[in-house]
Amino acid sequence: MKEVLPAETPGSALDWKHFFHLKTIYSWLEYMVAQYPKDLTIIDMGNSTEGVPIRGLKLSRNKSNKAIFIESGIHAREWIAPAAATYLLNDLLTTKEEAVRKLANNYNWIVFPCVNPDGYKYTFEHDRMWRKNRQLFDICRGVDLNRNYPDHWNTTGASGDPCRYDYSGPNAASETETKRLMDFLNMHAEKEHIRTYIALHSYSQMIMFPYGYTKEHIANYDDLQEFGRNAVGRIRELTGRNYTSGSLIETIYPSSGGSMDWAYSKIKIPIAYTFELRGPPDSSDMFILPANEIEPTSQEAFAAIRTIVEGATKKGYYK
Ligand code: 0X9
Ligand code: ZN
Repeated sequence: MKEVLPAETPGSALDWKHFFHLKTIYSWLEYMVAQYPKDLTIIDMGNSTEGVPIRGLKLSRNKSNKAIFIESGIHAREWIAPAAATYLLNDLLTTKEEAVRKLANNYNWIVFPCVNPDGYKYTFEHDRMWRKNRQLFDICRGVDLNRNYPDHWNTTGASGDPCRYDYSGPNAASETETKRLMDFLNMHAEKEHIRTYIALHSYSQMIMFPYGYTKEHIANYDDLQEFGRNAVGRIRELTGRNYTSGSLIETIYPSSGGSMDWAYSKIKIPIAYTFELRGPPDSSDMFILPANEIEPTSQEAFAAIRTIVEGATKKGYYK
């Protein structure tokens, strides 16, 4: 079976059985708005470094609902992330399951499937393993956008060398893509009642909350720990996959300048997670997940998000 369908594939053909070019994903956003004009609007953060729009969808059936923000594809080669983000939107809109229908009715969902469009395009056209954006620095290219946010920027687990995969950039928030996302949240987080921030990555099967740069516990550590553990339990029940959870620094490795840390500490979004979704069962390139794993991986990601949102609801986070 084919893993990737051609760039000309229309959005109406998006099927979660293949990986898709950015063009198809963006065409799917428009296709969905045409199907559900009352529920959906396209939102544009503005353009990337290379002038490509950073585009997403808002699902809103009630203006006063609290909102969940999904950031996907900040790392170009982690193709499962944009795929899972579109899966989740599709499920929210087309489900027959009562509990999912409630999630779509009672919360607003702001989903950006690809916040690093230049990098994503580059992984289809030139180098499958590209991670960063495409900004040029002398002889090397790219800032790791998940090291570029202005919260304890470049203090740990980040590099000052533009030739490295985890280059934090010449300064905090130096990158266009970083500024676009920051501007969006600075302008809309309050107005849109954004109370949850989920960043999707691959490949370590983890559900992590702040911080990445320090072992110091956040104020609601115990709550986020509990929701994370419940999400892990839910995934184990659903697909048998083993995920781990905990604060980011305790679970994966120290890293600073990540978007989740910034969204939590500066925008004060109280429920903030970074998910590491599946990698392949056995491969040397752990970012290359077979396309037939898109569906189960997306299902477990969505189940984890549901578990977190339901837990946070019970604890009064969306009041
Ligand atoms: O290194 C990363 O950015 C993430 N792992 S990945 O393999 N997907 O690249 C870990 C998340 C780091 N996040 C924060 N510091 N918030
Ligand atoms: Zn990543």
